[in-house]
Parts: sequence; structure tokens; C-alpha cells
Amino acid sequence: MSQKKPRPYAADTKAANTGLDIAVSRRRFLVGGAAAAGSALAAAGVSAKVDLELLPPNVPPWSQALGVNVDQRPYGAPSKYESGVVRRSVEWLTATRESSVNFTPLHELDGIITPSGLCFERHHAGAPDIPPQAHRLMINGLVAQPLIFSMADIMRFPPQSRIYFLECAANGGMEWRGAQLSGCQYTHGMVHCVQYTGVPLKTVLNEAGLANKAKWILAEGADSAAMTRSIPIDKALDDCFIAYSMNGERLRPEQGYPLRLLVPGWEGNMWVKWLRRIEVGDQPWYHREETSKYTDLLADGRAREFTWVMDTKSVITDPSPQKPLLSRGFQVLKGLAWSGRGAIKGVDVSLDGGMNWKPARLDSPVLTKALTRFYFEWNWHGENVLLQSRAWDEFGYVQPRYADLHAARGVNSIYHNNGIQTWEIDGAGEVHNVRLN
Ligand SMILES: Nc1nc2c(c(=O)[nH]1)N[C@H]1C(S)=C(S)[C@@H](COP(=O)(O)O)O[C@H]1N2
Ligand SMILES: [Mo]
Repeated sequence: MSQKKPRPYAADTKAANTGLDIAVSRRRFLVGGAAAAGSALAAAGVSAKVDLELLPPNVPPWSQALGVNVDQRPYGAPSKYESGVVRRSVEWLTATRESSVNFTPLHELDGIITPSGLCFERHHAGAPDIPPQAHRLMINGLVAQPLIFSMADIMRFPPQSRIYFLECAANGGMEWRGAQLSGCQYTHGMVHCVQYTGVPLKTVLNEAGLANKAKWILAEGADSAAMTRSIPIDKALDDCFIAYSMNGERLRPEQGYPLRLLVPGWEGNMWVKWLRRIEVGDQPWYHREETSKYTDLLADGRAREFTWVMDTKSVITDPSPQKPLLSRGFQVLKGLAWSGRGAIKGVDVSLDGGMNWKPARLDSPVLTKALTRFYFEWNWHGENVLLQSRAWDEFGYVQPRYADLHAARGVNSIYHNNGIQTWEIDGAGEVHNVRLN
């Protein structure tokens, strides 16, 4: 996406339909008793008034009549009481809705797998509608035998399944210069973590036979943006794979149906969706998406190119601006950490803006290049808190403070923001996005 001038988010809350209003009214209800109800509240599935008739020792209506039968939902959907748990967008971010992004509701999720319907979407020209029988994958360039595969051909290869996160290089791009968006859905929600099934790219490339001179591949999408990225051959032969399934079923159209490239740990832009062609070459192609876009402008006017790896990062998802504290006393903080280099080794949590740190508890599984869930137990007595989390990976890379990030890379960039996030909790339990260096 192009860089826009930072604008205060408050002016856009109506248009962007944030979860913030929901969170606030929910808090009022829980603090103020059963009196306050709002439509946003109902949308969040939190009922303000519970009819006492429905509570024990009474027998509620759903216990007295037959429920919905097995033929009514051939394909299931979440409970209507969870209708507030959806992808959301920020209206002013892009000029057109087709070349735009929506955000994963990280604050509402548990575990490490993102449900398919909640995976953020990033398209440069909208999601195309591709009949699988009309889809082809072509391999050409420096190969012994150029090949064209149908989906049926691809599915005859021995499959493998792997769990990986995908993060857009622009995740947090709006936060480079300061705190702006109200909620981890918007500040960190260009990430998802899915179990994919497909075929190692190596298997398919070997079928065509790589020439000795082969040093790079070019991956190209079948959407009208024809997204194209150059990838070094070592990565292509290492852990790249082409997937036709996510979370046990065929890819969703918006995630690249019927075929997408996975480039584990590397920026989301390289994970070409609707993959139609792989060209093998001896040098990079320097396409638009790796020159004009997805390069990082430094303070001195030079730009970093080919910044592929997504560096170690973490975020506290609850509490967060869309998830205020609802009570005092014992709290379980929840968060996510990830590293494009490998596995997360540890996460620390600070309650005082980074002066003191305590270890968080990592939940299993801790997988390489996947989201890792962490928890931290603490007590809140109504004091002001400056919450932070700091992750490091198995190679000793530690998530940086903003002061360090800015010193190294200036403030012009929009890509690869992995700075330590601060949430300020006020006396009422509301949570605010603030910037500490
Ligand atoms: N063909 C194609 N592939 C694409 C894109 C695109 O617009 N077209 N967007 C890229 C970008 S910028 C990102 S961040 C990821 C987003 O993947 P998702 O939509 O599954 O979240 O897909 C990448 N692959
Ligand atoms: Mo992206």
C-alpha cells in the first residue's frame, strides 16, 4: 500500500467500524451492572440484560425443545453471538477497496491457528474467481523441460502439511512514526497462521529439471495485478511449497484458490496467490513489487532492497484497546510472538514501560516460523500500567525498542516494523495505544 500521511484515527472510527465502541460499551455494562445496553454491544454478542427466567434453577427454552437438525447447516458458520469477530478495514488506508487490506481480529483469537474466515486479506487487484479445472501452473526458463501442470497433476504429488505464519511486510506500517490506530487488529493484524497442505516447490522444480545456471525463480499470480516476485533458488529449494489447502480444506478464494506459493518466514508479498507461473533464471527480475514497493527507504535517502525475512515480533492481544480490563485483581494476559528466522525462544512482559521485565509463559506447540501463544499472570489494582512484550528467537535476535529501530532505519519506512508495542491501561481499565521509545 502507499504511504499516507498519518491521520488521527478518531476521525475515522465511524467509517472504519472499529471494535472500539463495542469494547467500551461492554466495559460500561460490566462495571455499571446490567443497566447499559447498546446496539454495538448486541453486535458483539454480549447481552446486557439476562432474563432471570433463563438462569438456574429455571429450565430455559433451548432445554425444552428440539434444536436445529443435522441437515440445516451443510457448511457451518460461527455462532450468531460471535458476529462481532470479523476482519475489519481502515477506510482511509488505500484509495481503492480492490487494492487494499483488511485485518485479522487478533484480540479475539485463541491458540495459534487463524480460522480461515478471519485471515486478513491483502490484494493488489481484488480476489479473482478461478475455476480449478481452468487453472494451470507453468514452469519455464532455465529448466530442462518446461512444464504445465493442471491442479489434478499437482495433487498427484506426495503432499505435506505445515503450519506457518504469513505477515505482510507493511504490518504496523502506519505506526512507524508514532502510535496511531486503536487496537491490535489494526496495529498488528496483517498476520495469520494457517496449516497448509501442498507440495514442496523443490519437487515440482525437479520435475522440470533445474539448469546449472539456475539462481533465482520468479513467481507470478493469475490475478489482474499479476503479482510477481524474485526468490533466490536456495530459499525455493529449502522450505518453499505450493499449497492447495488451508486448515484442512481447499484454499479460500481470497487466500489464493486454487494454488498459492508459501515462502515461510519471509514477507507476505512473496507468497504469491493464484500462482500461475514460475520462471527459473540466473538473476532477479527487479519487478515493481521489489523496487518501487517493498523496499525500505532509509534516513539518508538510500533504500534497502530484498528485505525478505520477517524479524522477531510480539504483541499483547488481551488486554489491548479493543479488549479493556473488565475487573480488578487476577488477570491472564494473552499475546502472540513470531520470528521469520525460526522458533520463538522466549517472551518477556513489562508492566512499567520496559523498566522491569518478567518472563511470559509460552504455550505449546512452539513451531518454527509459526505464531507462538504466550500468557502472563498478574494482578491489577487500578493503577496506570504501561504494558509491553518483547520476544526473542532461537538465534538470539531480540525484538527492538522503537528508539533502536528508528536509529537504525529512520522514520521513512513503512515495511518491517517490529518495534515493541506499548499499551497504556488507565484507571478505568481502558487500554490506549501509546508510543514509548
Ligand atoms: N497474486 C497475488 N499474490 C499476492 C498478493 C496479490 O495482490 N496478488 N498480495 C501479496 C501480499 S502484499 C500479501 S501481504 C499476501 C497476503 O496474503 P493473504 O491475503 O492470504 O493475507 O499475499 C501476497 N500475494
Ligand atoms: Mo503485503
